[in-house]
Formats: sequence, C-alpha cells, structure tokens
Amino acid sequence: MTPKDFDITTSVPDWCPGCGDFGIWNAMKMAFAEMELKPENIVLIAGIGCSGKLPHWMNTYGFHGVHGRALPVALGAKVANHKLNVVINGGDGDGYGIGMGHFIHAMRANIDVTYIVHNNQIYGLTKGQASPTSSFGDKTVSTPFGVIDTPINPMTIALASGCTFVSRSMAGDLVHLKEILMEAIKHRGFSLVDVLQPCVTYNKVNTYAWGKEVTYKLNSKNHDPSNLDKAWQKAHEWGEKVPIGILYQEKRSTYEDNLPQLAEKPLVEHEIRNIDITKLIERLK
Ligand SMILES: Cc1ncc(C[n+]2csc(CCOP(=O)(O)OP(=O)(O)O)c2C)c(N)n1
Ligand code: SF4
Repeated sequence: MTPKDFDITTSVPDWCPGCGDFGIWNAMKMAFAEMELKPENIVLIAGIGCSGKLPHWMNTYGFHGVHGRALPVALGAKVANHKLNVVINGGDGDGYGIGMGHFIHAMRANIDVTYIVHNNQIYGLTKGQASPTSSFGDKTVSTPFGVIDTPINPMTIALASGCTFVSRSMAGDLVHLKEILMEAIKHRGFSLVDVLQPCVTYNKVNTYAWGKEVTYKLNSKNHDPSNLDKAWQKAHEWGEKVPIGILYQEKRSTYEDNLPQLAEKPLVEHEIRNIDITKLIERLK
C-alpha cells in the first residue's frame, strides 16, 4: 500500500491553501499505508466543520454526519461490525462543544475507535467564532472584546473520563502525527488524538510557528505513559510548554469485549431470525 492508494480521483480538497487539515489528511494516508490497512476495511466518520470534509477525499468508506454527532454514528458502525477500523475526524467545536456529552460517554465505554480532533481553537467553517479551546482573551468575530470563558482542556477531560489512549500531535509535523496515528489505531480501546491544527484564515495566533515554538516531544526518557499521575501533570502543561506524544495509555477491556453478543462475533455476522411480533403489536393497539 502507498498513501496514494487512499486518494480519490474525482476531486481534490477545497481547504484554504496552507490549512492544517492537509497535514492531517496526508498523515492519515501515510499511517493507513504503512499499516497496510485495506480501504474496504476502514470507515471514516466525520462531524460538520472544515475538518469534517476529510472523508470526502479518502478512498475508504465514509460518513459526513451532523454537527457534534460524529461519535454516536461511529459507535453504531463499530457495534454493527467491530472488525472494521473506525476513525473519526472532527473539529474542536464539534467534539469539545456541542458533542462534549458523546465524547465523555464514548471514552468511558472504551469502544475501540480512534478519534482525531482537528484542534484549531476556532470555528473554521462558520468563519471564525470562538471555540471551546480558544484561549482566554482571544479576539474573534463572536468575542470582539476577547474570550471571557476558561478554555476546555481536552487532555484532562479525557483522563478524567477513563480514556485509555490520550495523545496530542500537530499537523505541521507529519512524521510525528503519522506515528501517533498508527499507535492510536493499533490501541485496543478508545484513542484520542488531539491535533494542533493551524487555521491559517481565522486563527492568527495558533500558527505553525507557534506550535513549533511551544511544543516538545514526549519520549521514554522524559515520560512514562502508564503512569496516570505523571500523565495528569503533563495534561496540565499548556502555554509556554506543550507536550506532544502519548500522555497516557492503559489496557482495559473494550465495549466489544464486555458485551457477550459482540465478544462472540460481529453483529453483522449473526443470523437474522424471523421473530413473530404480531402478539406485541396486538398488545400495543
Ligand atoms: C446543530 C448545528 N449547530 C451549528 C451548526 C453550525 N456549524 C457548522 S460547523 C460549526 C463549527 C465548526 O467548528 P469546528 O467544529 O471547530 O470545526 P472546523 O470547521 O474548525 O474544522 C458550526 C457551529 C450546525 N451545522 N449544526
Ligand atoms: S477556514 Fe481555517 S480550518 Fe477551514 S479550511 Fe480554511 S484554514 Fe482550514
């Protein structure tokens, strides 16, 4: 497999030139190719946003859903056939705002999907309103005098919600992002990849240069991802020093393991029996 095997031939992405979504798109194709995943075994589910368009340009199965509702659709796909690789793309507005409830419950269920959040700290598609991860004081079209809310910290929320793979990368470092995506897809359980993704049109603060300046890489010498206390400390680092890499990883039984009907075999492989529901209909009349 090569990354090109995951390209479609009918159209090309219409993101703004230089958008960090291109980096995520390319790193995903590189990861899929290196893992030798077959396009027919991948389902990409997306929310609404610039980020949500990603499945349009991938030669895999895909579903472009409703704003904030990518996770329920993805969980449905995974429960129907857990042999598939289910990967979700969405923005910080989509996942950490309107979709926050789904985010927390999917993590505690530990269903085996990979969630990639294109965290550009702004609403891109709707032209630059503040998002849940916009920094305090950020001036945007919806906050002309500056954001007055404290930003969401997706890393601490993930840790507190029982997420078994908590990671961060950045769209400007394709090799790092590809490596993290591969680890996230290999992980059995819910994996979160929060990606610092420059929106070159509406966010002039969190740029590629900013990401390069503030981030440092976690490795076996400076971090132990099996240590929850250490992960908690790393998760709080934001501002002048932002860690990228795997903050936390834990082995825990998945939703699919814990549901006997799924542990036996995928739902789609179960026999469909004819069940007589006439008595039930009579009762409801
Ligand atoms: C239920 C609902 N509410 C609001 C919208 C309008 N809307 C579309 S995308 C979006 C936010 C986009 O920001 P984000 O999720 O961060 O993604 P990005 O475009 O930055 O990738 C909003 C508010 C919508 N489509 N549906
Ligand atoms: S508006 Fe921002 S996030 Fe959307 S395509 Fe343009 S640069 Fe990318």
